[in-house]
Amino acid sequence: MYFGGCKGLYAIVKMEAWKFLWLSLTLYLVLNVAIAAGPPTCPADVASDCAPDSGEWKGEFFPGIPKIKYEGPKTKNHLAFKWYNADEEILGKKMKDWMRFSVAFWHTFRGTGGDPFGAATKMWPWEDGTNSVAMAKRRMRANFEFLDKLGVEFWCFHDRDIAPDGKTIEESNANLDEVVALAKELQGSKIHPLWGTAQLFVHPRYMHGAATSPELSVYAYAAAQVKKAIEVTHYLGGENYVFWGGREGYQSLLNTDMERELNHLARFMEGAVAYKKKIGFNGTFLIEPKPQEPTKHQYDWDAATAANFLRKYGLIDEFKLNIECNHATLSGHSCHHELETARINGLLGNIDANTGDPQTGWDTDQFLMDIQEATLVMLSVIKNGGLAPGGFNFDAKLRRESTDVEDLFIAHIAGMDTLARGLRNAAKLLEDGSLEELVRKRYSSFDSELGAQIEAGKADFEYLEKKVKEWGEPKVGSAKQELAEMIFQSAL
Ligand code: XUL
Ligand code: CO
Repeated sequence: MYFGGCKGLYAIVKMEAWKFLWLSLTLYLVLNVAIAAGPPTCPADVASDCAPDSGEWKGEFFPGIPKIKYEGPKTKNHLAFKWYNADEEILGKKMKDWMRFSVAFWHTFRGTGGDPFGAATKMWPWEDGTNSVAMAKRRMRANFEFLDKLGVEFWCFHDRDIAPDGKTIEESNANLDEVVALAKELQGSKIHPLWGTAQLFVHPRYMHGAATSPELSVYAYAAAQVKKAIEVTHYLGGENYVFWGGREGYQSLLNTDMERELNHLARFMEGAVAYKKKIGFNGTFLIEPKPQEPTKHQYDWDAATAANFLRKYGLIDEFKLNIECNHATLSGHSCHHELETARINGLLGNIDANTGDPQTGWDTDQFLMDIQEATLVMLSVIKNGGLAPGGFNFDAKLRRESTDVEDLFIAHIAGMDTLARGLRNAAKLLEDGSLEELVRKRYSSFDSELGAQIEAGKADFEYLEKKVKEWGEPKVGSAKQELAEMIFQSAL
């Protein structure tokens, strides 16, 4: 609660005695009522004199926004789902179990709209402009009201987006513990993290890398931070834990011992695996590939590079991949390519659902709204048998110019609807079977006795040469690409 400060005190001193007594009595009564009513709460309007150190919030964070419901494709209500119908079954599984949507705390609750050229544009009513623990707790309350209204049961976080950095690691850990305790209480039994992670890229100590820093003390600091982040993810019931190596890479090979850095990265991952087992955390470890930004070259360039790293260091059974669509396109691949590369290597664990801008060459983290792209994504997901214990994390942010609170809902609803529509289309394609048949036919020459021998590694080159002499010049058929595209388009 906030009282007038110096001016108020001066007025009291100037008062006559009886007035002072009367005022004291009134104040005493008011204070008693306030204390009996519980901790001070912060009224839901920016102009109020709300004490900045209060983590509380009176009333709703999102007044006027109802619980978002499915109303079907014909609805004109932009605060309703048109395609995502959580309990509807598609190919024998509820939509919500195919999708396992998650809200990314860092974009939705820490995104300010600031960019390298301009200031923050988003002034959410509950923000008081500080990075205090109290503010972190108020934000956490906003997060859970958002999840509840959106009907999403998962959330993702970095340690430092949910609680402020302290002056020492002990202070940082204490801040985190305080906010995590509240998150645990607010989660209830239905909601929990899809994944947690450690932010090893903002603080200047990580400027040369974290696990790949040439400074031993930074490697150790990163280990301590990841240890704590795994612990809190475990405590909150997180189903996965992500490693995105934003600074694990180089700006110049001239001053970099790449082999040594990669060896260190592998040791770091081994250490994380050992600790996970020690504390009984059964969540999946996920590596999230990205080719560059902020480094010029990031070691986990793409799915194939990450798979090679895991195989080389004997870590392939301990990790899966978190494929982010915008990272895929930055590495020169389609999202579909990255998903398929992960899938056929048994590594598809989670998707950071977003998209880039076709005319922009960096990580714009936009909500995926392209139905064609969503259908390709869902084809991979269905072929993978789903993503559980992974899911779809909306690693996506509002455009800088989208500044209404309701835009947070609209963006997530549209993102969820787009992927739900992709799921419906992909199911239609697979049920129809023509595309699969086209692909099967294309390889049908291998469905022969000799084909089986080749595929089993039992046909040597001398035998194949004998066959070539017997058959003469091969007859090569059409790839039928346009037909494949026609079939695909007809399902959209
Ligand atoms: C950055 C990015 C991260 C990871 C988690 O491009 O995608 O937010 O998803 O650290
Ligand atoms: Co991501």
